[in-house]
Amino acid sequence: MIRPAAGHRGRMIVLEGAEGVGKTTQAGHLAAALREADAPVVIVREPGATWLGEKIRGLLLDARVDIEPPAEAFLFLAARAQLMSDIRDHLEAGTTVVADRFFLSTYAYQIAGRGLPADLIQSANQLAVGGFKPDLTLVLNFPVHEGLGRKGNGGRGPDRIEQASAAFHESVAAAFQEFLTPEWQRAHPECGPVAGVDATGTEAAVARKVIATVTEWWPSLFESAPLLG
Ligand code: T5A
Repeated sequence: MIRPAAGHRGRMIVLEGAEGVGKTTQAGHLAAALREADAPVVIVREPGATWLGEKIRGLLLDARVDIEPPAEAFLFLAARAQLMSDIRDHLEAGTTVVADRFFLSTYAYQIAGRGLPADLIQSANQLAVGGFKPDLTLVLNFPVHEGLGRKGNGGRGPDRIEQASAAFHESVAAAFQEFLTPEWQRAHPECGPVAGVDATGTEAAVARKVIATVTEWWPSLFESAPLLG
C-alpha cells in the first residue's frame, strides 16, 4: 500500500491508439517531462502492470493460443480490475499515472474490432473500473498500416491480436477516430475527455505535440520542465 501524501490527487493520463502508433514511446517521453517538472509519475501498461496482469498479457498476446472473443474481453477486464487498486493508490498519493492503453482499447478492439455487444462490454468494464474515469485520454493518430509495419516484436512475428485481419485493424482505427467526435463523447461520459494528437513526425516532434495537448488541460503542469529538443 502506498502512503497517501498531503496535497492533491494525482491525474491519470492515458495514451491510446491503434497498433504501433507510438504509445509506449510517448508514455516514456511524457513521464520524463513530468519528472523534469518535479511531478511524481508512474507508467502502467494494459494489459499488464501487475503480476496477474502480466500473466494475462502473456496469454492474450500468445499467437498459439486460441481465445474466443468473449473470453478475450473477460481477460482484458480481469487484468484491468486487478490494476485499478494500484491506480487508485497512486492517484491518492498524488502521483500522476501515465497509462499505455486503458479502457478505450476495449471499446475499440473488443466492441468495434471483435463485434461484441457494446452495452454488455461497457457494463462489464464499469464493473472492472468501479466507475473510475481517466482525467484525459490522448488518441495518437497514425496511419494504421504504417503502425503495424513498425512493430518488430524482436523477430517473433505478429502477436495474437496483430495477426488479425486488415479489416479488423481498420475497424479499430476507425473506432478511435469516432471517439474523438463531440457526439460520441457526449454519449459516453464514463470515458472522460478524449483528445487527438497527430502522431506523425519524429519522436521528439510527437512528444512536443503530446505535451502541448496536455498543457491545454493543465496550463501550469510543465512550467519548470525544459523544452524537449
Ligand atoms: N488490447 C489492449 C485489446 O484488444 N483490448 C484492451 O482492452 C487492451 C488494453 C496490447 C494488445 O492488446 C490489445 C491492443 C494490442 O493489440 P501491445 O504490445 O501493448 O499489446 O500493443 P501496442 O499497445 O500496440 O504496443 P506497441 O508497443 O507495439 O505499440 P506502440 O506503443 O503504439 O508503439 P511504440 O511506441 O512501441 O513504437 C513502435 C515502434 O515504432 C518506433 C518505436 O521505436 C518502436 O520501434 N517509433 C517511432 N519511429 C519513428 N518515429 C516515431 N515518432 C516513432 N514513435 C515510435
